[in-house]
Amino acid sequence: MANKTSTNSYNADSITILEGLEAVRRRPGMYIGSVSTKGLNHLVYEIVDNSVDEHLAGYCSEITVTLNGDGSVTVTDNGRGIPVGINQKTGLPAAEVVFTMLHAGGKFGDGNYKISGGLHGVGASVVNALSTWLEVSIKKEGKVYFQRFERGKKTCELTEKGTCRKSDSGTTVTFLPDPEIFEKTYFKADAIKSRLHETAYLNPELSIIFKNDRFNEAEEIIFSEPKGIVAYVEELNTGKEAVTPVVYFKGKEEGIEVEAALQFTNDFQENILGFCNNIYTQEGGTHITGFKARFTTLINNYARELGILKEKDENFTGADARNGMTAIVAVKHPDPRFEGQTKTKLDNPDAQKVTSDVTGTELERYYDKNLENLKATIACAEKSAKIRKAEEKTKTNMLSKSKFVMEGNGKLANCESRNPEECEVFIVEGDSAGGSAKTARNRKTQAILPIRGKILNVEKASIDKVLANAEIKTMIQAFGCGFSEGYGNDFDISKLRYNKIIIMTDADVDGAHIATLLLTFFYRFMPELIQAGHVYLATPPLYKAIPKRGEEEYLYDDLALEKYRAKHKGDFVLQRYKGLGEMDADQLWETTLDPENRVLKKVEIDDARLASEVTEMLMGSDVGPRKQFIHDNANLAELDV
Ligand code: TSJ
Repeated sequence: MANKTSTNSYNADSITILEGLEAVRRRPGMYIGSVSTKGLNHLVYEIVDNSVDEHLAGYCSEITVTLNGDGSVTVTDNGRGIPVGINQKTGLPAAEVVFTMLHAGGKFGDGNYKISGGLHGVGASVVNALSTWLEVSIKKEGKVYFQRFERGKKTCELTEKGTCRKSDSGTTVTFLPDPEIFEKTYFKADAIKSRLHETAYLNPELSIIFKNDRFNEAEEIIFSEPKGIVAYVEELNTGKEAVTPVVYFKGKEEGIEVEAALQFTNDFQENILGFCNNIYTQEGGTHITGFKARFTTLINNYARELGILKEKDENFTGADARNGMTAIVAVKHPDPRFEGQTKTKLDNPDAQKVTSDVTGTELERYYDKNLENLKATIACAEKSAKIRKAEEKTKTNMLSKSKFVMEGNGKLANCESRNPEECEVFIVEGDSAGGSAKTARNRKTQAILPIRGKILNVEKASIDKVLANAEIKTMIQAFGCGFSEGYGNDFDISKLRYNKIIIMTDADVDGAHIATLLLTFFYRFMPELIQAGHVYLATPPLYKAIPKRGEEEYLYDDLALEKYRAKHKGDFVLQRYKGLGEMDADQLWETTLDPENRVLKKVEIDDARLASEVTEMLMGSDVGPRKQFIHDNANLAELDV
């Protein structure tokens, strides 16, 4: 009788399980954000996070991530091994439940801070559902257990496969992402390495080994950062001139742990990265607010105490106090809530209070003893306040002037429609290409904005220079939503006049450079445009192949050419396009403008920190690596970092 009941509930449960995983396969974007490379890499993090949780619980010191030659990836840890005992509710081994039930993560909650229950926190079952196959192997109490799944369905029961040393334990998962689901199934090694390195910085007692066993990419790196977030700040500040040493502090209140590291450089920018339970909070949140506000108060109080600010003087603004600061603020919260456009904004009010308290107490303790650092820090604020006051004047002048000048300037060939949903603007390099594009376009919905030469390098320029640049003024004006920068946020995305902003440059090194400059501009002054997915790269063809018989064909990269060659055995004429300007209006429409035929690449900030590094490398004065990068990525494929 007991047996029968359990069989029934098994069947009932296994049906809901399969329905759950079917839902994941039907709408993968709902669970992992996208089915692009970004979503693909997300699968790896989803699995790794489980091992990091095991580390946070105090049982795992080493994780290995291997990109295998067959396109699969293996994650191994030396933790306790996923529990294999029968789960009461389902009658199935706990390990099987982890891979087959949605949101089974956190089921065995033990009061630790969990990543895998956090941000996307969709867990191993989603990875399983989106994999052609997945295999798990668990070493526990002297035994090795094994189970395999295909597209989420088990192909065997969890079985004992052998024995191991009693002292040996851990979990190994290998999976192959399903090409039926993902646009591309080739993992992006650089993004994965960067993310693993970051995890190592945030967990100083954890070693993460990255192995690449793919053809021609052999590599093995150990990420181990015993100095933790102090080393992370140092890395972020590589190549910059430090004005203070790195200050580190941590504290714990109300079950919330706060840890921070900060350093000032002579950079004209603030760069504060927030994390909650190891999750990067791209949109900030309460921990960041608590830290920033408390820091500003503290600096103002000290400045008055030391007589640097006189009675009649205004306080430093927050931006003054933090200009030049690079900081990591990492909190651990037992029950984090995330909100915002990309669910990366920490929302717990208690995180603000505790971060503020810990920051106040610990920084006071530090600065009381380190007057020199304090004075250097206040000097940064003074300098920033001075520049701000000068810029406020310039900015008012510039904006009132620019309105005036722009009306008559009119390089923008606008579209007829005023419905932003259907409108697109092409930013086109060069006047001649701009001319063809104006002829070729669909006037109703497609606007053309030609830009000349190289737009200003905004990574290096100060705001008055940026606003004085004609190209940039025209863009701000055309988009209609203002811009945001350190001082005051005038950006309003609801006013955006075009649903798609399409960068159209030549497929050569200069074109790549201009595209990067434009992306840098958006990234710094209108990051919401990128976050909300409005920015695209057009991909004009590199070649036209004209065969003796049959239809002409446009080829968009060298791989396509190679394939074409293999198919047509040299029996064709090849036309090479050197630039957009070489195409006539019809060709431009057919290949690059026509929504039916064109290829657009959406620009995604997979990893804001990586993007920032890339732009800094590209824009910085160090010309060597820049040339190399542009050369390697002349087809722009890597710009969707
Ligand atoms: F995501 C996953 F399930 F696929 C996965 C989990 C993948 C990998 C590579 C590792 C893991 C994982 C899970 N490593 N370590 C654990 N630990 C547990 O699941 C565990 C072990 C013991 C106990 C206990 O209370 O005894 C509790 C838990 C949650």
